[in-house]
Amino acid sequence: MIQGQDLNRRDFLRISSLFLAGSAAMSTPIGRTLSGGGDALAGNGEERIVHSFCEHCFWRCGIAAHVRDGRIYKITGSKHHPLSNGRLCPRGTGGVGQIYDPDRLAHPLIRQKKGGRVSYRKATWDEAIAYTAEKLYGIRETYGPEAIAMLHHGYGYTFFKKMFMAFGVNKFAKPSFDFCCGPRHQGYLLTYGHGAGTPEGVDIVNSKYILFFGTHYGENMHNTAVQEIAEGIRRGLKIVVFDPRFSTLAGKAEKWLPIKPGTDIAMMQALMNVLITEDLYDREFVAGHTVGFDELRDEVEKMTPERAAEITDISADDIREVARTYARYAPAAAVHPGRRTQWYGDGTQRSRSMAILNALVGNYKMPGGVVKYEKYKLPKSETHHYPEFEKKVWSKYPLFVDTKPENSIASHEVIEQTLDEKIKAWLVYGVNVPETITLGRKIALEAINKVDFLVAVDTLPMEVTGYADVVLPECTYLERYDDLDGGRPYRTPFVALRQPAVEPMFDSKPGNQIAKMLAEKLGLHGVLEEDVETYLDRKLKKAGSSLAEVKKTGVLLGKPTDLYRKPGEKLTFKTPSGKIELASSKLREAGFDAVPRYIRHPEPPQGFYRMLTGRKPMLTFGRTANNRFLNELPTARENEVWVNTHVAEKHRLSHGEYVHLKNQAGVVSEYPIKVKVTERIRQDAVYMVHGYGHYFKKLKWAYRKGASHNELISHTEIDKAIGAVGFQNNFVTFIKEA
Ligand SMILES: Nc1nc2c(c(=O)[nH]1)N[C@H]1C(S)=C(S)[C@@H](COP(=O)(O)OP(=O)(O)OC[C@H]3O[C@@H](n4cnc5c(=O)[nH]c(N)nc54)[C@H](O)[C@@H]3O)O[C@H]1N2
Ligand SMILES: Nc1nc2c(c(=O)[nH]1)N[C@H]1C(S)=C(S)[C@@H](COP(=O)(O)OP(=O)(O)OC[C@H]3O[C@@H](n4cnc5c(=O)[nH]c(N)nc54)[C@H](O)[C@@H]3O)O[C@H]1N2
Ligand code: SF4
Ligand SMILES: [Mo]
Repeated sequence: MIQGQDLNRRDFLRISSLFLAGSAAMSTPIGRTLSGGGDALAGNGEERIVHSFCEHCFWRCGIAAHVRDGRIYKITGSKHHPLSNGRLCPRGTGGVGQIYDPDRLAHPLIRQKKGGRVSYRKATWDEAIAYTAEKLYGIRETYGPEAIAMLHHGYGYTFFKKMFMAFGVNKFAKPSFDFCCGPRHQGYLLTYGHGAGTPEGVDIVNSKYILFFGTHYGENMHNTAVQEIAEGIRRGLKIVVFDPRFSTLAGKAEKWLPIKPGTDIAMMQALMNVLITEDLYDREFVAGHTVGFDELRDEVEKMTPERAAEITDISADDIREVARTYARYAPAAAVHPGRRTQWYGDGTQRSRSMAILNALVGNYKMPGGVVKYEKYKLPKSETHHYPEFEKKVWSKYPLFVDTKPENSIASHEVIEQTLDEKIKAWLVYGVNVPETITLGRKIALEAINKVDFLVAVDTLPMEVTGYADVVLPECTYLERYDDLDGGRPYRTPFVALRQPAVEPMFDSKPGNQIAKMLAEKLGLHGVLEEDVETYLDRKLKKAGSSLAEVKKTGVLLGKPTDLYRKPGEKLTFKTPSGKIELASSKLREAGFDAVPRYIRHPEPPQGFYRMLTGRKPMLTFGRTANNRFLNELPTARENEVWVNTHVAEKHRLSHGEYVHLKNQAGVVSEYPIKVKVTERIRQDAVYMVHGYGHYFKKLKWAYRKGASHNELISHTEIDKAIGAVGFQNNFVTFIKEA
């Protein structure tokens, strides 16, 4: 049981160690070499390299897995993959710690009640699949397909999506939308008619001046972007970082501006104000390619640098200087869209402000400005038409506007609909619900307690698995095929292959097989019938290659994107007006401000500090928290709370001591956190990295290391346009250890 939680119905169960890898390893050969094929080697000392892609975050860089004697001993960056260029971020090299994690889930598990005692029992795959299918079928028959939802994150989900589409289920949600990059995606769509991109469409290497609002590369380790920034700086790129905290990136910047948290829109309005009043914007571009300029001008007219200085704590001189320098370097200057953009519930408007600052200086498709990458054009090869599937957006938010079936509702709405008893079953693929559905742990657990049936597909005994009715152990990304990574635009368009370097260990299975077994049991015909190799080969043959060919390098490369605008080129945008919308017609129609407006956010109560969060180079929350290979360094083992020197004095805190944090609603962190006393953060905020403070003992490495950020969220602000959830209006104070 979790302290302080009354979970009568769905008690948090301790999975017996007998069902985890540590003991299974005794009886199961570790990392058997793949059988078949000319390169299968078993125990004869020969080596091979398998090219695939990483799953330690969502950038999906190309990897080279080095295998010797049937074991992966090293992972390096693929030379062939355009997102790696032969290099990886520290997390990418750490896959060895994931596949050989002794705490891995080794067998399917079913929750059972015997003589009043609830526990997990080891099940065969047949039993676990039959039970899951029976439950899902029953729930669909009784309540309809809308009573089933899939929460997903990570690249193996696509097969489960197909399985559900054939089953008529169309409620799919990913926390990486409403708790992460939804606002910038929709903000860019509303402004430019296309998203901001992953990798983001900024020509970093050729840029002379880039503004970053919070985006903290160097801690956020997106491999290619970090490489591009380093290369850009080598070529003379200057950067400005607006961040309440002196981030790693601030250390590389020409200017660090410790902005008051929550005031970015005011800052960006002031920058626009200077560009417009001093006539520094690109008049010709704005006249030819944008709509809504007058409305924008009227809105930002009031935000003089002097007024913004009062709001943001950045001097009017600095604001003017940044705006002028930005205009001077334009069009080889840009504002980076960042990634996690749901901060205060006004993320769509904040992201739109960034998009507008780019548009004003006419940097679209210009060297060093905003660029639009192209996708590899993979011919369609789908044979199945999903007769049961009705494409539908379930979200109640008017501008949720995602047309992709895999994102039809915000993940927090799945929680709400579960609490309202509209949703009765969840399939959770790679989402650690108690720690990532950021409505606070309490609400996530209430929903977990309410849902009738929960099946978790995971690799590790993460918190979410302790509440599941069925746990299906997926093998790691190093032991399986997934669908092709072919949908993403980049400088060099590519299709990448995920392929197994070794066979699945223990009794774990790839997602593609699990979904196939479920589809069979559910009697779904014509979907997931071929084996995965046939499926991939068929897709790749359509593209003029083959699985055998692509297995060699792990990628198919397309013709480099023609990045830059030709003189006189006609630009078209998929917005209602066909132009860049400085004033958004869709926002106006839906009853929102057409141009971004600054809204004041609440101030910390006396003695409390705004709780900010971010990333660490060696950790991607649940994906790597238990990874011994990555977290060996003492600095990576736990998170710290950054406290300004003056604040530390006021609360008599010393560097290195452990405290508990208490938020404005009285929630106290279950575990203590180490204090980092530093000048590198403003006095009104503290900072802690998300992804620590795991409470499941079976995560032997991660258990009790640092404090959970999620646990301290008691207040959220919904972005009413798109349903993203801001959680930076939470404030904490310190409780010293007795
Ligand atoms: N190593 C590593 N890399 C990762 C991840 C990881 O876990 N580990 N996770 C990946 C994921 S999922 C994401 S979404 C991205 C997130 O990475 P980013 O999008 O770069 O960062 P955020 O988490 O949004 O922002 C954190 C920074 O914003 C600053 N900040 C906080 N409030 C404000 C404010 O009001 N104004 C301004 N200007 N700055 C503010 C914080 O001090 C901090 O430096 O990172 C990705 N990359
Ligand atoms: N409090 C708080 N909440 C946040 C954030 C925050 O900063 N603070 N950040 C938000 C952001 S930006 C994001 S993107 C989301 C991320 O949210 P999640 O994606 O839920 O994050 P993780 O904790 O990485 O959970 C990943 C889960 O996937 C499992 N997993 C890893 N590899 C595999 C695999 O190969 N197969 C399967 N089936 N499972 C696998 C892990 O064991 C873990 O249970 O969280 C959001 N929530
Ligand atoms: S940025 Fe790092 S963790 Fe993310 S995919 Fe690339 S190598 Fe893996
Ligand atoms: Mo994210």
